[in-house]
Amino acid sequence: MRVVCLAGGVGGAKLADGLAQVLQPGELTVVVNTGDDFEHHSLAIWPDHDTVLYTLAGMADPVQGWGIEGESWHVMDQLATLGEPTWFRLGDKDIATHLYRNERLRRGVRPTEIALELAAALGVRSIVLPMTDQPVRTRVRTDEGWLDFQDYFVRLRQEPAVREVAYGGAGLAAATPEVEAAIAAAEIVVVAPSYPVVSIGPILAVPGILESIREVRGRGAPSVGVSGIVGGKALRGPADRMLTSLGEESSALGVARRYAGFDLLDGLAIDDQDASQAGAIAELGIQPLVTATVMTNRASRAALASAVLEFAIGIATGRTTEAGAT
Ligand code: FO1
Repeated sequence: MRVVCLAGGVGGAKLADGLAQVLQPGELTVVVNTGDDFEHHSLAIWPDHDTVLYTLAGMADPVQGWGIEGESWHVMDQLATLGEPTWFRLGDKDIATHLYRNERLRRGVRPTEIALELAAALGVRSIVLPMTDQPVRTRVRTDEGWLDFQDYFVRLRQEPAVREVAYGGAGLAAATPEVEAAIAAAEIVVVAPSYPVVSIGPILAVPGILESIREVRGRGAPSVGVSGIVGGKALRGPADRMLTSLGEESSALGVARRYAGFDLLDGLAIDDQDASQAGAIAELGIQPLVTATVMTNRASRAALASAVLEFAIGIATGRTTEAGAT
């Protein structure tokens, strides 16, 4: 079964790991947000890509979700001694990934090819693709003005209220042939429980991606999402506050409304706690699945992935029946 999963960082990586556990090697393609990428200490940093990569390689730090488990921090300590900024922390092993990537970029290799090389080197059996090979930079407008995403997210610890979000460069970017081919071949599209605005938003802003999803849905492949808002709160990070400060509702229904605006989904998995919102979600034309969505360990990632895939297959089958009846 060919599955494409749109994902941001930690939440997306967890569901991707669940999907990889229940699918055969090579069946899963994860299209990752690159709007969080930036340059720091002259290194090209790809946070969401690396979080998905390390999670699928079984080497992610289990506590913070990003970076590599059992890291040492000698380079950061030495940079601090030199008076360099260390608010964005790269572990020593993680720096090796960055040195490899920088050298390949310097040689003119496409980001997509570098991503495929890294996944192969780390023994990842799913395909992890950057959403585009062109630079896209998410920026947020706060009461103090526009900020680069990592400045807001890591340096300022997501404290300022976000009034507006921009995906710089997205209009000039294009979906890669690899992303377009993966979506065209998908039997199911899954939208991970990542930030709707700053993780999935940039992916949808890349010309070609939403169009490819619409095309494959038109051929009967369902697109199903998972709400990362449970009981009105984000499971981690500021997604709830961000939705509210942007004038949207911080709830599973708010997530459904946002995606309905893009006509992105056939179905949305919401948590048992949010069962009362299922009716309103159905009224948006999005089928709700009420299930346990909180992923606390690898087994619960696999259980959610199975539930989401079965849900999608049910939607596809229902469609076939309806089409057959008319
Ligand atoms: N997040 C932090 O909160 N603090 C960090 O110092 C930090 C370093 C870091 C290094 C490499 C990497 O791949 C990710 C890193 N992240 C860090 C996570 C990341 O910046 C955010 O979680 C995402 O951008 C949001 O999806």
